[in-house]
Amino acid sequence: MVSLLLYMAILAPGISGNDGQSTVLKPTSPTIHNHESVFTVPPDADIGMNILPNINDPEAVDPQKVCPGYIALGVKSTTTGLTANLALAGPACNVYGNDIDYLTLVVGFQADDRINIQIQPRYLGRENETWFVLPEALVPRPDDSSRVTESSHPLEVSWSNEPSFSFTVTRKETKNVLFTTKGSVLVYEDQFIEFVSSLPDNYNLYGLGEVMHGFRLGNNLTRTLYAADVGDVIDANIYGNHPIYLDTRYFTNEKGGLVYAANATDKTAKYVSYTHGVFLRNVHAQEIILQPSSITWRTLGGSIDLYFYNGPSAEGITKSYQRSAVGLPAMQQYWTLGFHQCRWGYENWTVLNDVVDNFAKFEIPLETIWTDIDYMKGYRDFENDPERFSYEEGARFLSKIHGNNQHYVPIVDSAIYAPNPEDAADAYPSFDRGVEANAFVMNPDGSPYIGAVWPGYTVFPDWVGAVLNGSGAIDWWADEFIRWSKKIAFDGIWIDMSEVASFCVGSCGSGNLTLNPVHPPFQLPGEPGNLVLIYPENFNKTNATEAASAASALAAQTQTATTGVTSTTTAYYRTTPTPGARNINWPPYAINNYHGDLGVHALSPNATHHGGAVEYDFHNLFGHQILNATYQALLKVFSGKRPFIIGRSTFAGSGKWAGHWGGDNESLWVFMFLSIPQALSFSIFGIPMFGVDTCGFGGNSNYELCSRWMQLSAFFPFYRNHNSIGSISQEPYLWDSVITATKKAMHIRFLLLPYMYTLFALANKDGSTVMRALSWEFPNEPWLANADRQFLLGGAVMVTPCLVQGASTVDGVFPGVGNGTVWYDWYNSTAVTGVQPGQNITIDAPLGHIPVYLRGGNVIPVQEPAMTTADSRNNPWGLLVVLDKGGAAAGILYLDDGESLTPNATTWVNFSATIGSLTARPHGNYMDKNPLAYATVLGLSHAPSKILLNGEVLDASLWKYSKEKNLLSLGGLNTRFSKGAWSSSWNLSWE
Ligand code: MIG
Repeated sequence: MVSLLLYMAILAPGISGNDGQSTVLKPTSPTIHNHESVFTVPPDADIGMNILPNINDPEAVDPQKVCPGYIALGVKSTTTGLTANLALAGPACNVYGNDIDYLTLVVGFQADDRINIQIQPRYLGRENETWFVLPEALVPRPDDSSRVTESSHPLEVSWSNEPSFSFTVTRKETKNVLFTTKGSVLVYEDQFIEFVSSLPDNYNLYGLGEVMHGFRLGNNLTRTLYAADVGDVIDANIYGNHPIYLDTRYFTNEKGGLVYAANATDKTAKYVSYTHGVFLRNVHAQEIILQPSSITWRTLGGSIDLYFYNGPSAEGITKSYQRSAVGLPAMQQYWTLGFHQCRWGYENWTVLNDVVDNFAKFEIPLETIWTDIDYMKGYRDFENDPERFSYEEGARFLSKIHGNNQHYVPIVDSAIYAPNPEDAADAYPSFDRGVEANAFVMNPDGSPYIGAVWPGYTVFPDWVGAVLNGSGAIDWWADEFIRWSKKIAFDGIWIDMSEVASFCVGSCGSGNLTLNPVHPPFQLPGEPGNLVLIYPENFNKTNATEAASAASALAAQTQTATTGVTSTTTAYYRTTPTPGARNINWPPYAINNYHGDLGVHALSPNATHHGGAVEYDFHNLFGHQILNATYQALLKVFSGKRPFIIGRSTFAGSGKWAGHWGGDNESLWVFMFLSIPQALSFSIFGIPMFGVDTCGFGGNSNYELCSRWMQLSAFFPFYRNHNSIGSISQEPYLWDSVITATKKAMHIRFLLLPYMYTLFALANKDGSTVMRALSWEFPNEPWLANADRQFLLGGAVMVTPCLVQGASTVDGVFPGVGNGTVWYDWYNSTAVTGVQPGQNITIDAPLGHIPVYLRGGNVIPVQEPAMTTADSRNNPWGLLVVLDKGGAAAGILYLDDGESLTPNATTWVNFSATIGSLTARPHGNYMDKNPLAYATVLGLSHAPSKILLNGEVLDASLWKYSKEKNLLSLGGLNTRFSKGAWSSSWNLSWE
């Protein structure tokens, strides 16, 4: 292989433009439209109270020290659970709210792998207590109609009143305590609930997102769940909220029993692992405090509605969680697995057209082109800018790309412009129709709540009111999509700002609409004077010349920067509980919200929904419910087709409607790494359609980072390059090395599309995952508990990307080798040998090469690549038959029309290889006419003397065997399969 240095020398002959390689096209310099000479919302409009998060507050009271806990009374055991009343065990502590005197406990053995522990106030029903019960219409409860007996259940629940009420969940088989509140008190108040469980040393917890963090959460971290419009800040609360974790525990077999292995590092010992899952069905702002030997869960409302999933495999839990609680992930249209190009700053149809043409010119597959808020007229949803993005020109452009089997996805923002009532030219019919339909969130007094987002002062659709009260937001939203779809032929929708973001505290636009349109209270990226000059880490090593020019530009900018920082003594705003009332805007317990005050940069907690619900109780559901509404809307626009939606803010269950992208990362190496744990977490959350802004959103990318990243993301389900306004361009055709790297990785992705699509079909059918952690597939190797720089796509493909600037090798493990797993290098089809369990092997990874391995035991259907997925779907098939140590392999393929919500024809093909033979058995009525062109058998250790297809000897010219590689290659099979590779069962055998 060419060494990295040589490679760079070949490809980087001179320095020009924005990178160290021959720049083939000039980057477009984005212009900012709108918002010139308009009133600017005062900067202090987005400043709230100065809040000190409780976890950082030295004066904070520890509820465990002051609260009395509860005593269980009247405990009634049934065969399928138990019920009890809980009474406050002493004087109320009223620590961060008003204590509830009487609670009800219900334990239900709901299914053979799931139990439910529910604690809520005993005397509900008073109007001001509805917030305790999360409506099933918004977040359904798992079905508990088929209860199982406690005695036959793998988990056991016990309780104690010593010294106050506690409960314990134990796994019967290992006698291992999974969760126990023993030794802590239960705190249950109107604005604060706390329960604590001890955890074993060095626990392995995963999930509890959305958070930018390594995959394993570690034991010193506070997770705050409160949807926030913020970039991908490491460890902060960001867009989505998923109160579920997996807990994996490793055991050794000693003294005739299973012994918990806290430091499971001995690679010669034999381990087994047991994983369980814990889901808290609660949408309130909440905090989960992970400490070395405990987990503390705090919520600002709702109830304790806990689900324990037995597992004991991770896959078992994610399947059961999706099936029972949150719903199976939406089946995606086939084309959505193609490559997507996006950026903030594509400023008109001509620019978009150039981008599309450039992909064709450089022969890089492009499936979908996206537009960001640039296309909008004054940043209004459902209206195109008449000059830059006219409907007429759009129709021409879209009919051209649709004719090429390409697609178009525009962004739709969450807030709706409220037009200036005194300016007839500012009329905005979408707003008027929404008002008519009672579609918008209100102030407590019933007047419209008016915040501020891109277009100026805005209102916000009231999804909660629509679901709970039947007000009009969902129907109005669908109607707007239907109207707009008649003007612009979009193929899917990108939902942004759905936390929901507002650029000011409270209803700042009330009484101010005559100022509209107004500019946000901060400078937009890309606006003059707001240069973005961040380059990837060690950029100067990748490209010395550009680094020098960037540094001097930065110096020039720094000189003009003002230093207006004054220091003041900090006074924090704290509240204490008010008897009989909740403090909605400033709850006594201050979560560690990134923006501080709950009302900063978001809809205010006291914003009011039709029917009276307050935003405080439903904040984390805006992003979830806008996906529901958009799903309903797209079902109407594209009747019978699967909606394609990518959303920013998500909640448990959003996967049944939409996919998710990772939000605003930076063009930094660390964010490329973090994309892997983020994706694996979204596998747990049941949102497999996941990907990040490839090459980085904020800051400037460069050829080295972008080359690595275009290759890595090629193995993520959602594959999109997206960039911020103000950053240099980063389409993959801009650097020679990135062109080569991209084509190489896309070639593999396209070959694997049928495999990926099948993974989606399986996910949609039974909740299995698409991207997988090594530890899930190899549960007996404790040293994989933290592995998040490698991953698997399905069970058969392992990716070991190079994530380090300047490196030309990558260290990776080959899991399973201790138990006979064989891995084959994708590129040379030979087995990896001489590797010890858990051993880190240094793998060649020069720029442009991403190590990919196939796991023995799998039959992987492949299809010849093309420039679009539609064209690839018309190409011949191939089969990779990757034998395990014993000469066997199995696989599955799903086929349908690629777009119908309920396809009228589907086919599943089962493949199985045993020693000397391979069988394909299709069943179903979907007809695919493409022939099988070739089959490759990896790991065949002896030369066949003859090969038979359905018992008939194949001409020797159609196959060859390599002894050196243990590789059998059959080619030129097309005529044998002229009716289609999967039109009937067939058998290939070798002797
Ligand atoms: O706050 O629409 O995460 O992908 O390019 C900026 C402009 C608003 C945030 C999204 C980003 C998008 C950008 N949006």
